[in-house]
Amino acid sequence: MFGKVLIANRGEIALRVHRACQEMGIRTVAVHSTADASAMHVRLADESVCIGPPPARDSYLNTAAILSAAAITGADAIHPGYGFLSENARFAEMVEAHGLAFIGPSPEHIRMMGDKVAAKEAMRRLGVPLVPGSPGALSSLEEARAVAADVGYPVLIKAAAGGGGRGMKVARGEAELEEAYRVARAEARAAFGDDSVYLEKYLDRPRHIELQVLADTHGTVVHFGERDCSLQRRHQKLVEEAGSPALSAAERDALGGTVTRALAELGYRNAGTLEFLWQDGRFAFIEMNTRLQVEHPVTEMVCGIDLVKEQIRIAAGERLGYRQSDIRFHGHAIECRITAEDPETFAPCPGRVTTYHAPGGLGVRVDSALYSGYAVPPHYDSLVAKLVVHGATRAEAIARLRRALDEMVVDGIRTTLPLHRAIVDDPEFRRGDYTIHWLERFVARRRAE
Ligand code: MV4
Repeated sequence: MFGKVLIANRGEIALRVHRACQEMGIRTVAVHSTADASAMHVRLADESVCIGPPPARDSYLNTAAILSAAAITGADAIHPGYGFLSENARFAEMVEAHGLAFIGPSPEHIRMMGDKVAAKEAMRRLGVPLVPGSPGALSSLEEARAVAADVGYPVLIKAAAGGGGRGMKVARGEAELEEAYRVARAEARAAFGDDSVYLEKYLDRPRHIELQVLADTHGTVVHFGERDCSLQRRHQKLVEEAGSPALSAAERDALGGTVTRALAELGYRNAGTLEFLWQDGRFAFIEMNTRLQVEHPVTEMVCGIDLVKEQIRIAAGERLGYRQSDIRFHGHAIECRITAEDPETFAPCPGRVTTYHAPGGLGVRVDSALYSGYAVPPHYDSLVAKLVVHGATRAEAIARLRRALDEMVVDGIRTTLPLHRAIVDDPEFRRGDYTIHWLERFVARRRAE
């Protein structure tokens, strides 16, 4: 097992990885920008190294500075967290070229899944259901017309190098196709330096359901069930649940079986998440994320497994000590992402937190790097706390969430806490009756009142 792990991240996720390391007897190295010198992840780590000025490209994305920090501190491995360098295949290669372990998938698999066309082709070959669409990247407008006529309108043009909602254009009929094709290509070229695009039938009211998997380097692949991440606004998730209020255990088992067989065939390793759209009782794969995700705690709460410890054990070459049949799902978990943003306009609200009080009690978990007196810097993501609750049933989890949201205090800055309280009180949310479009409309309705 590793003696020392460098955590190439900040905020609550750096803390999350630190906690797993501590419990495993592994020392930790924090890296930080000058803006984060007094951040909680720096305070808790065994050692810390300043890697540059506030802008992320000069610090948390500065691969040379991070690799130097690993060398001078004698770290054995690097955990990238999520965001920043977590899905950068070249960084994973550099880490391995320096004789360190990258706590994540192989560079080849990171690269494959970063190319959304290659990811879909791999999943199709392995028998995972897809959204109907072009067999690969589109080679011409004529091909786009032919595929669209075949699958039927409306259709979506997506960037091969995109993902997470960037570079998508809808065409509701043939008259809109040429414009969508041209704009999508131009935007993809500007954003990613790659104008490859592909086409899919547009699903108009899906849920966003993702499946958590782990694979060791000895051929065992297991899944930890699904998360329902439909409650998002502009591709930023606000609330996530495990399991999905819409799925049966039989649907989860069937999907899990298909996916674990596919990833075993692919030789995938470490943690991964497969994203699906679910509509009319059918799953369609859209993308795979080759990292730990922000919302992983809801899965941990229902499975009773520490996913970060498992990632570290896998990277050290250990075997998963269990099979799929050993993984059981207990109760229901919900996460609220609390951000330093105006709860109506979503404008970022960095600044000093005068009072921070975290809720507690049975079934309540708070992953946060906040403390009273902490100044939320303006340079990074606005996530300040993840409030995660677990209950024996979804109803109990909701009651517990309402109570915990009432206890929680973040004073001095505006946060999305009031919005989370309103969501939890909404009858449709309580019934689990929502799609990916629900939150956008909910926010608009609240602002109109
Ligand atoms: C789609 C779709 C409808 N039909 N693909 C957006 C993010 C990216 N991961 C894929 N996305 C979508 N792909 C087809 N064929 C609708 C979305 C989408 C979405 C997906 C998941 C969660 C929130 C979303 C919000 C808007 C659009």
